[in-house]
Amino acid sequence: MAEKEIKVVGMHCPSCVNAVELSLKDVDGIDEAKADLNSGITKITMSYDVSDTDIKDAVEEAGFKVE
Ligand SMILES: [Cu+2]
Repeated sequence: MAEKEIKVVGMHCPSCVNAVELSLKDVDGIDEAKADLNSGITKITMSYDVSDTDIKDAVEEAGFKVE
């Protein structure tokens, strides 16, 4: 079990938060993702260490960026 914290930029409303969380949870190895709308801080819980590239790709796929 591993945890990672990233900062997502570009979220404006709860559905943005939802899109980021769903896209992250879709990645193999990611069990849980919790994004904070105001700070952009997103906590990711993984069953194994997922690469930063895979995490970044998932966030970008949802239409946002990792700072
Ligand atoms: Cu939104």
